[in-house]
Amino acid sequence: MLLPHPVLLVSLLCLCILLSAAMPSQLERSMESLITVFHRYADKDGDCNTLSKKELKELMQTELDSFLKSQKDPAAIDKIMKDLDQNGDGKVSFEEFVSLVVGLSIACEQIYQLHTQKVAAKK
Ligand SMILES: [Ca+2]
Ligand SMILES: [Ca+2]
Repeated sequence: MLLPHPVLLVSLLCLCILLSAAMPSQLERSMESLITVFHRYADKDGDCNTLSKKELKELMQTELDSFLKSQKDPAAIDKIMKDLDQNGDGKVSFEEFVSLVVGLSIACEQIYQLHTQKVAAKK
């Protein structure tokens, strides 16, 4: 059996999600939101596939404001940019951007776990 190329498979999956029935699941909607938010900022300059530092800054200030404010360091954006830019091209691709979201989600989930453990201990 001939299997489609993995990249094609992913694109097909994305297309299915974007075009899927009127009731996408919660997770599908979250995936779609990630793509939409990324492109809302990445499309501002000529290169719509990556976030420049300016675009990343705008995204963080608008979409992750409380996280950014919790970073007391004024150079936080530069550090985040450096951390995210795995291939060192000075821009943040969607893949690199997702690692930020995943990292923050894991951190939030750990806080959530600690919180539920505390609530459970009080009972
Ligand atoms: Ca861009
Ligand atoms: Ca990069």
